Amino acid sequence: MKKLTIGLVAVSAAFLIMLTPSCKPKNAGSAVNADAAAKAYVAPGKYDEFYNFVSGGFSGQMSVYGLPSGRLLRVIPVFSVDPEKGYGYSEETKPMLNTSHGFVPWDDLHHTELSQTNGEIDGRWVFGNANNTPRVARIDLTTFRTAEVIELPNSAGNHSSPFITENTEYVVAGTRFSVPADDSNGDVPINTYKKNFQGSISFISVGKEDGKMDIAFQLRCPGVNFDLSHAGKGKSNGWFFFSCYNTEQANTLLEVNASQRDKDFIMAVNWKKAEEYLKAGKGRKQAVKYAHNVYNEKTHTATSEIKTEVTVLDVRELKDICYMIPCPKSPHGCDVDPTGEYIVGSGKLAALIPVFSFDKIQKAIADKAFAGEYDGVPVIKYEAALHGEVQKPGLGPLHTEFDGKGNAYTTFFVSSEVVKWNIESLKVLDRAPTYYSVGHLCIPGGDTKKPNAKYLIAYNKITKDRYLPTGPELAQSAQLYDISGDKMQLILDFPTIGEPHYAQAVAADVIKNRSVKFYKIDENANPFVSKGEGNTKVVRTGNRVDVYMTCIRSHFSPDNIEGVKAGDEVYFHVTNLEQDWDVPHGFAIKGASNAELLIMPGETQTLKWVAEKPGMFPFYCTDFCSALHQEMQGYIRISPAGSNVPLMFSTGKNLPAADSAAAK
Ligand code: RUQ
Ligand code: CUA
Repeated sequence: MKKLTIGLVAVSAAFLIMLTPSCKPKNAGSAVNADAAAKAYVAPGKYDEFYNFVSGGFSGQMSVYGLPSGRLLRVIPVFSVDPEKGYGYSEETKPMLNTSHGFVPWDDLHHTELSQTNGEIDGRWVFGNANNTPRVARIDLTTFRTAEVIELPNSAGNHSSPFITENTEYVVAGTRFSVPADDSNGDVPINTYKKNFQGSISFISVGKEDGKMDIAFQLRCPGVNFDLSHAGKGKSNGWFFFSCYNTEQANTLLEVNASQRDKDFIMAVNWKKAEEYLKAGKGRKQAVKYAHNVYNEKTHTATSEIKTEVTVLDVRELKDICYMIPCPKSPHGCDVDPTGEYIVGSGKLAALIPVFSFDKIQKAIADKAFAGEYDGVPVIKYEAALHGEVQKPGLGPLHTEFDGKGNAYTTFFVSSEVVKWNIESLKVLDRAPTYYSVGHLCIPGGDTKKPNAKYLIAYNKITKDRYLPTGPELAQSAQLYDISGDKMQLILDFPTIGEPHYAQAVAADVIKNRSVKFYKIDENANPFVSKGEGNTKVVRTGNRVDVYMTCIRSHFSPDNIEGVKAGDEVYFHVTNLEQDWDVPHGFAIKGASNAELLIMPGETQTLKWVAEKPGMFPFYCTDFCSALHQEMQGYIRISPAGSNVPLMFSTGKNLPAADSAAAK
């Protein structure tokens, strides 16, 4: 016992020094000169060259920036409610956040992944992961809205996700936490981890035309922590690579207990082989529960369906699906170069970067160059898979992207820098400081076959002293580097929404001309639509009141409603009749325990409001839509529960008696 305690203390102290970013890079203040600033300058009214899709971390959202300016263009609500847009508050969008646990209003989005065709970004969709309650979302890049969310059974901490194959056949998600399978008894002692806990990797198929997601199959794997992954490409298409940590299978104080082994693993998965086994009927049907939520562009309404079955292939029985490759030490990033030949593992605690060769891995498998098995999975000998090691690259390597010219760029959290090195020669070529403690990085197309290596963006965890103080919490940040020359040059800092993890970027031309400008009112199939002011009405059914309302610059119809009683459940179904770009209207009502609606042209959205007590309740448009926006308002009168005020609604008619007489 005493020995163990000493061991723990010694190890902890060493880690603390390793993991605490201590060294502040020199010249932190003067690193950007005027010439550099000009490179990030985009004149007013001019468009940026790139879209940058940045994960929001614990904000649960994804934000879109223009590069090189760093201008924030949009925050896309994905896994968290967003009162600004009514996402998760309107009746139409609530089902998007349904799960097998019920309505979940928040999550933690770490990775963004743009869809690809032939290994190049095609600009159709961007995917994001929910880390906490495991889900994957697909965002449609014609509308910049979340189109679909699928929950993942047998998972917990969906971190190694979402990563896609080179033709977007699959979006793949590995579980961070191993847990007992969903159909087994989870009520077991935690220290039976080795016996009862399992890893799981989900292969989600993506519809070629419509992008629709479905869990094609899951792989049941050894009980470790899956951290990150990337698909093979080119010659290694058909394979997937996952970094694994906690191969010690510790269930407590992982900081120490999951850092014992000198090497953990990168797990190589032959998914084409898995498909063959699936076809041959080797999968086991497992009873599970998961939500599948789809937003329908015609009805402007999401539906949520609970699914009950998944097909599982066990890699410990089907021996030639998975292979473990030893990788020093608690690998985080797992990145594949544009040719598909090199796989880079970034051991958070390693003093070097190992680079594995796909050809050598194939040869090692053919030659059975194995060093035994790990929990039923063959372990390839380290040397047999290794292309080579980058020596003394920096401290705390995390993630790598590529420039398509034979170079790799790796982030170092502890030494706060990005390091450029040559993949073939493994020589370090350049290093640039970050401010501070960089996590992910992004080169446009930097994980595809065709990087567009003009810029590199570093996403930093700590900004201490970089911006004006804002109390105890400081913004995280991104930093933009020009990498078109031999040396990286820092040209811009900009704060980000939430905590950025992975991000991707693509040339603006790939996306910008396909943007939806408004929804066609004729095609609006929302069951509560009013396709013109003549169709508006208020309908009572018991204590439910449906208000079929329209809005157009600058009034609501109806804008006077009477005869609604305390305790009634009122549904405002607001249709925006505008047929022009960039003319949303908002809808908000006093005292609502809800958010606003923000309704796009041609769309219908519904706000539920319970009339809690008698009185006069104004509502108004929240989006400054015209010179008479401030006139865009109305009243709903609430009478006591037993009252016999008749149900009435009107626009422009309900004038005082004397005035209407005078008008005649
Ligand atoms: S992580 S900062 Cu959640 Cu992708 Cu590496
Ligand atoms: Cu509509 Cu302001």
